[in-house]
Amino acid sequence: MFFCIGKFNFFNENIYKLNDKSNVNCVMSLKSDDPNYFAHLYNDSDRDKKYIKILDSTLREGEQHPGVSFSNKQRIQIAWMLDSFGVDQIEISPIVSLDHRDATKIILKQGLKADIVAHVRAIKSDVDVAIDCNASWVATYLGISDIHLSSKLRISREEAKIRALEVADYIKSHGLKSRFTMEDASRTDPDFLLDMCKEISNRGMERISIPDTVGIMRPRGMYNIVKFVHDNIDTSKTSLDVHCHNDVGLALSNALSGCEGGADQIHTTIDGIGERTGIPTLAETAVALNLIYKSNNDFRLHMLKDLSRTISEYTKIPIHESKPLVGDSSYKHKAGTHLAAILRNPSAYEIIEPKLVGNRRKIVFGELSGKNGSAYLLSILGLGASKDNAESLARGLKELRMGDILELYLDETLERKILNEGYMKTNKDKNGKS
Ligand code: HCA
Ligand code: CU
Repeated sequence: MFFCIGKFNFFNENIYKLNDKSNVNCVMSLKSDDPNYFAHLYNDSDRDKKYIKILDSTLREGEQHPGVSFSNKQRIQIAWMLDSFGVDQIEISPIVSLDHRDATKIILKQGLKADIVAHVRAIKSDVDVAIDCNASWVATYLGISDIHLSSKLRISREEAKIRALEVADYIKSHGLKSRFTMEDASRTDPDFLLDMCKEISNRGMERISIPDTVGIMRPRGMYNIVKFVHDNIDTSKTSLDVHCHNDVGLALSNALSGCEGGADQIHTTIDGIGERTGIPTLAETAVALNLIYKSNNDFRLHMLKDLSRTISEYTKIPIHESKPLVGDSSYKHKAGTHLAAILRNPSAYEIIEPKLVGNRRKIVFGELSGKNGSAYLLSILGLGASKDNAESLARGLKELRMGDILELYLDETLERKILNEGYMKTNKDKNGKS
């Protein structure tokens, strides 16, 4: 479809007003009315679409972040919020303390939609704690790389296998649904990894987690390891989770790549908190799945900013300004050329509207504003936005040499005005002209 936007009259009475149709200037052509259309083509978004779930581990991995410890009241509230957001599973560790055990029991009684997964070591007495909590899902983990076996557990591969299988049988004899985590899988001998996965799958465990415990993988590596396991076990019986650490900043890319290799669930935490540098953030994962991978989840994305704010308040870890989607600057626009485009149509520099993730759009005025930004500033102040005024304000802002001087939310009315007037409705003209 061919799509034109009328020439804007920036320097007369109203900078948002479209000129009449006779002065139409074709500034862009789009294949559809989705500005992300070609990106989705490059991304192959419509091919191999698959439903990818989220397990959120804020209450388990998140509490392993240095300095973080929630109260039981907070744990229960977080579980409710995560459930209402729409994650598929919520993980909590009942073995950390008696408080954690109580929190697990109480959360299990809430009747949430999400599965509550009790995360414990691969030890029968730990599984007993999960059973005591009345858990229906239990996840057990065991380090199986040589370095974990020799330096942490001080057992042989054979002993590890015996321990894992005994625990698996124990869990199954209690009729629990279960996941087995092959801790440090990414540094484990592939033959041993596969042997363990096959045995665990044969024991009827519903899920196996393939973690990159130390964040050493690249996306292709994560794809390879997951595909290797996926192609060699019966995934109609046992599905795969990916749990990727962010030591080099590749956690989410690796996790998504693991899903292309056959996993169907990603582990996240709110704001990505966890051991060291943590794991993928819930916000980035949910939006990537929804917007970029076209996974058909029923997430309440508008809760994301609030979830992040709540966790930041409880952990006292400030949300970094440039944190994707939930950070304060995620929707700030500054350079004059950007402002000019944003004021016509925010999609020029935004792939998802701020309010869809509970965030807000801000514009920044200062020496980079240029004449478009200046014209806008003059117009909202009710001053004449003539070309001359705008140019002299732009010059003045530069001469001040104070960098940014003002930040402004585009409040609802202003946003609506911009969106209504700046966005041409392509469906008005089915022949493709406007
Ligand atoms: C841990 C290790 C773990 C487990 C992941 C999982 C990891 O218990 O702290 O259970 O899927 O990174 O390997 O977080
Ligand atoms: Cu971890």
